[in-house]
Amino acid sequence: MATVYIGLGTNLGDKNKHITTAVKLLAERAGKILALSRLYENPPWGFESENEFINAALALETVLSPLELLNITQQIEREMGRSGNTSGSYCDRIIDIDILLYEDMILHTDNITLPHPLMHERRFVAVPLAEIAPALLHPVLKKTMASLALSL
Ligand code: PH2
Ligand code: MG
Ligand code: MG
Repeated sequence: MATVYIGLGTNLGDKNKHITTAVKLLAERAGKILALSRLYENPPWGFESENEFINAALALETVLSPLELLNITQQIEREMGRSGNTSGSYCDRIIDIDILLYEDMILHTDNITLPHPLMHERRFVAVPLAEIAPALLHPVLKKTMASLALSL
C-alpha cells in the first residue's frame, strides 16, 4: 500500500460539484480516501482568466503504481469533460487531478515527475496540502508542508 497526495483544481462550471465528483471517482477506482482538505478559492496562477479556481488536496491509500494511478486520473479528467490542451500554456479547466507525492518516491519519466515539480512554488497546492499533512516532508527539499506553505 502506498500513501499518495493529490491536488485538485477547477475553474469552470459547478466547481464544488466537480471536486465532489472527482473525489468520488478516485474513491471508486484508485483506493481509499484518507483525508480531504477544505475547498479553497484562489485566483488563477500563471495565466489570465476571469474564472477563479477552487483547489483542494487529498490523501489516498492505493495499491496502484504511479503510472497506473496517472492513467486513472487522466481517464477521470477525460470523462469529466476536460478537453485536451495542445498549446502547452495554462487554460481554464473543468477538472485537473495532479499526483503531488507518491510516498517519498523521486521519479522522472516522460509521463510523470515526482514530487510534482511545481508543488513547492504554488500556494494553491501547498496550503491545502499543509492542512491535511502539516508534518509531511517534501522528499527533495526536506521541508515540511507546513513550512513550505508558510514560505509562499
Ligand atoms: N492550475 C494550473 C495553473 N494555475 N491556478 C490556480 N489557482 N489553481 C490551479 O489549480 C491552477 C492554477 C495548472 O495546473
Ligand atoms: Mg495542475
Ligand atoms: Mg494536471
